[in-house]
Amino acid sequence: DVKYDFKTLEPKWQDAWEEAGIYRVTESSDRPEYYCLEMFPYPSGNLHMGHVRNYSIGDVVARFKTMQGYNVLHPMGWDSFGLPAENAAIQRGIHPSVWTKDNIANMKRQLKSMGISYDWEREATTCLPDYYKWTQWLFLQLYKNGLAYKKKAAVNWCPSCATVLANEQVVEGACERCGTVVAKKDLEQWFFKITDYAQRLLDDLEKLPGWPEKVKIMQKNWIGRSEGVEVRFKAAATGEPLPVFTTRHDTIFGVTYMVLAPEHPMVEKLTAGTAYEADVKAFIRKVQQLSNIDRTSNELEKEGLFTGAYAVNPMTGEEIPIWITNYVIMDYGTGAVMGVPAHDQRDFDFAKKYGLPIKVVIQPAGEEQKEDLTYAYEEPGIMVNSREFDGMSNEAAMEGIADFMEHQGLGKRVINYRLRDWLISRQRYWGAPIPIVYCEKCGMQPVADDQLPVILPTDVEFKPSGESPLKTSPTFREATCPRCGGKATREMDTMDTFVCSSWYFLRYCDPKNSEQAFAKDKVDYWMNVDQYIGGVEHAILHLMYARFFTKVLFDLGLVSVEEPFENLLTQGMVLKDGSKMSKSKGNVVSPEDIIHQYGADTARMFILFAAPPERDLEWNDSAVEGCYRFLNRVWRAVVSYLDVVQKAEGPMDTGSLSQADRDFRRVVHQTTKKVTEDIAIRFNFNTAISAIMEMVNAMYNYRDKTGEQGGNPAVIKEAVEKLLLMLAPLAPHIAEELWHLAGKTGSIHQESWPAYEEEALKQDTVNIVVQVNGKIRDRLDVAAGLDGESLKEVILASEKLAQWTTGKTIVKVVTVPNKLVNIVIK
Ligand code: ANZ
Ligand code: ZN
Repeated sequence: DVKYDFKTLEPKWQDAWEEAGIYRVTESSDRPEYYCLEMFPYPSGNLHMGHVRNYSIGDVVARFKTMQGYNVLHPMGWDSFGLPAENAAIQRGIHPSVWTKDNIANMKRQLKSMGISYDWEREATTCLPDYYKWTQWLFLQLYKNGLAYKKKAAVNWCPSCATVLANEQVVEGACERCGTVVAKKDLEQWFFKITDYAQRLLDDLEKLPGWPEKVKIMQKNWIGRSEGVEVRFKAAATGEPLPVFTTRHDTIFGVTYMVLAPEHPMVEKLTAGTAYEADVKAFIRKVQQLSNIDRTSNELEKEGLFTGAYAVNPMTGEEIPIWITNYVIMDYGTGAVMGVPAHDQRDFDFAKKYGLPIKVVIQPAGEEQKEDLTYAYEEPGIMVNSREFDGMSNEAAMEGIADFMEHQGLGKRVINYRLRDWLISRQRYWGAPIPIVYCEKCGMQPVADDQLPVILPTDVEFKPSGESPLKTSPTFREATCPRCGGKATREMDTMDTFVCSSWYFLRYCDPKNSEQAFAKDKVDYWMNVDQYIGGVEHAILHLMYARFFTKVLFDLGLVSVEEPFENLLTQGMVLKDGSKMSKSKGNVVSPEDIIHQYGADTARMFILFAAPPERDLEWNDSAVEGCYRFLNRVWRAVVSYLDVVQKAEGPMDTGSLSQADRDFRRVVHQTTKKVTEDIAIRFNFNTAISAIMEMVNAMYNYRDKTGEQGGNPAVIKEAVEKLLLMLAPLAPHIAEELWHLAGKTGSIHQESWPAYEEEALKQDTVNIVVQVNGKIRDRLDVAAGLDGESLKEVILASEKLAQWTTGKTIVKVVTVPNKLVNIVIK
């Protein structure tokens, strides 16, 4: 008897597939193309269950699409620049490139042991010069088109990691990685002008029906488009402009004070030489300890300080006091806000705290005007205390007031975005060097294309300090000016790793190109990505940056699509004991252990079976066992039929099938239909797998009914083939092994996806004679093969029967399956 020996057969097939190159694809194919992409991993050293889930899902999609007749691009690579490699270097004295290379080798081995269908010929590794050369080249394209610029910026600085952090890497005022309180520091930094693309990034979300709604909402909120009016307030003393941005210009008559961000350039002018100066300076220092995220949080305790100065409301000529506060940030709108305590809760709290007046200008329709508000009235209503606008709805007044302001030159309609330019400078070593030099004569100069890549030097020292290790390289600093040939120094910053991952999907289309980042015709052939699969933690940044890059490249004529990812699947987390698997919680299940114990096919089946892809998945040891037992059951069933399958000859004679044949065959075709739809339409691998499990049960039932050698060979052959073909994308090794044991040549992974026949799906019916007290009263068509109980149920539910039985008691029901029912009544 042949045993299910996954330990031998899995590596055997992995090697065979690799040898035969069955996952290699090119652009010359008469099949339609399909690009299946999973987010590439950071090579931290070992695959975790999140990876296993991500890559198992992707592998089913890729294999399924291949079987459906597509030319499928399914690549893999490494997001391999970044901080952990550098920290490992500092802590353990291993060079980041060595650490990274070892980790890649290990994780690649692990991926191979999962049997994922990658075309490894297309591997892209962002930390290798043949890749980052093009990251640098792309930087220069942005630079030359005015989309990369340098400016001094107050940045989030983690004193412990000694690096700049993006806003999103600051969590509740602390470094996302090490938890140290983040400080502010003014540095010359490189930015990408993603804000130029804010509107397009927003509008084009409409073109992505294949994205989860929640991801689109997150992107939308991140872009944060807001329509309002910039109102031209002025300083009372000097007449200098102090514009404010408001979305509620309908409340302009209710303004009772102004608040400025402490960093606002007017603050110094307004307070210089006054009695307020010293206190204001102290207040500013205090506020600057807070991050923008804290300052915009609802929980923030609002604090403020009067500056001693006044502003003029251009609509009313009224003078109002100017305050500074911790809740107004400089880099949104104009950094100045008109305070309307009656209609904004934040302003209300502030006014109550500091005894500022509250003036109602909108009230609920049909209600008496309130004297003392206990909270701000933020709902729509009727305008009061607002001159000629009184009595209007506030919505109508919005338009009226904006028109009035524009006519009188008191303000203008503006659109603001919350999206900020993308800070890409990192004062770190393990990243792509920014290809810029500074010449003593010519100033800042881009490195010439033929001088790329700017290679990361290896003669650097790693120690925890505020400086980039690049600065310790004796060779890196000196450069020649590409313009005058004179002495120049290199830019020492490296790029944010999100830059590397913003275009890797394009490199996969043409990974070995040494002349270009990618050839346009190849990218045109494959792009866009038909299915992108990854964690929801990338819903904002990575996806936004990749969309931005794609749009820039589209504008430069380098790609023909404006959106990179047509369909997006965000998979849920893998939990154990109710929480995310993590080292700190000590609840990690190692993929390698599971593969060792049960095999890759069981690991994949469990991951796919335990939950629909978008939901969180709870690890369950006994369910893993269950999947293993199921594969053994498949194994035994198919092995018992190997002879029958091999000997079955000729086409099936559907006319001569027995009832048992027809019933079993119906299950086979119904399962094929369900599995096809579950995978193709909904990615419901879990329900697809349970349908396959039921089909295997039906196979055992059929065998019980017909005996080991007794079934119809053609029916059995069809069932075994369909079963293996459907298992192929899910459990690729066992499917391949059984396929070959059944006498097939060629890989099952190059076969077509099984079809189902409408005819075979149909239920057989039989005509049943219905008797009441022995007299024939009716004839009914019902499903064939019903047992006595089911038959009784169906017949008793029939309407026609009621005329004979109402008012009577049914004493007994006699059933003869497939033939007759006799109802005895009294
Ligand atoms: C007066 C007002 C009255 C406001 C009212 C709201 C309600 P969104 O929708 O997010 O764009 N604001 C403007 N610039 C700000 C800054 N730099 N820091 C903090 N707050 C700022 O929000 C626009 C509103 O946020 C603006 O409208 C302004 O307050 C405030 F009953 O102006 B409003
Ligand atoms: Zn020069």
